Amino acid sequence: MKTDARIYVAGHEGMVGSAICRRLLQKGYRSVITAPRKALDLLDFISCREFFERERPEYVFLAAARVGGILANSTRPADFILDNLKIQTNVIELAFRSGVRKLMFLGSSCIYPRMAAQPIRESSLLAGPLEPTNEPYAVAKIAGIKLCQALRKQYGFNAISIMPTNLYGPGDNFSLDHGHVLPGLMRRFHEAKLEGLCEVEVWGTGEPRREFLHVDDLADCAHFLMMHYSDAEIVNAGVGMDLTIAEAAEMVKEIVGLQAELRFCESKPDGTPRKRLNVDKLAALGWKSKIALREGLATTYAWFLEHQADLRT
Ligand code: GFB
Repeated sequence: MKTDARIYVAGHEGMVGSAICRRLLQKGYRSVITAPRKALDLLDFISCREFFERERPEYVFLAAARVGGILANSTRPADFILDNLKIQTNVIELAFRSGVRKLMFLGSSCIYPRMAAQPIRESSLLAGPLEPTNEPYAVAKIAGIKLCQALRKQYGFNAISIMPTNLYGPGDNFSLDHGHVLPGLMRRFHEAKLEGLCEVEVWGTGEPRREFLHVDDLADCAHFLMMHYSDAEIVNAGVGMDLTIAEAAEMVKEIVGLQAELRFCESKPDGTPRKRLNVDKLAALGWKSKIALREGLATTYAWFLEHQADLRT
């Protein structure tokens, strides 16, 4: 991928897409193509076809998706499966038909079976039942992987798929209800600090374990794999360590400077008990994460403070 290559980043308004754009610009790429949601509806095949015909990208990072945390996934399952199936099918098919040289599809660690052996290897895909709280989203992402593999097998289309663990960082959704755990807690703890509350809610038992990757690390990894990997098999992207939600909550509490007690609210779902990725394959290819969780959370909190006036709710 030369620095004058025409590179389309689908989903550049989201946390992942914006991080990939930042990384590409830092690396000196001069022809990064983006289209705001208002100008291009990725759910609509005809608009997408016009866009690909007009822009003729050579490389595509497919980071556009309907995403959300455990509650959004479990309360809006139809939106999650429908929107993701449509977006990814439109973009992947049109990238193939318009002669894109290489496409990267971004999946998620929730594609793996709920009780997959830990840390989870790429070979665990489709080896058992999925976690019910995000099954529709996971099924859509698995369909995306299989579409990439099928196009490669039948037509030689160079599509690769990367499975990131739980992501966080600047540009995240800090909604109290719809987003993921770290931005949700960061905002709830921040507001509790301002209100001087002595007790704050954390969903679930606090016992599930999660692995967190900073989105700037993911963007660096995505660029690395676009440069150095061209195979059908999926590749995990993670940090190789996890912690309990209770431990993560304590870390966020410390960074925010909240004094209150944490109360675990067991009426909210825990989700999958554990999903740490095995990152041996990525390490063998020559990439490893650089941003430690505490450091990443501190810079994310600084970003939140700076941008809180115009955040999604
Ligand atoms: O981040 P999260 O929503 O996603 O939740 P998943 C992780 C864990 O944090 C769960 C707990 O055990 C939650 O119960 N938790 C505690 C909270 N407090 C909060 C809070 O204030 N907000 C949130 N959101 N959680 C998602 C999938 O699963 O993982 C998606 O639903 C996606 O499909 C993503 O794959 C990576 O890790 O459980």
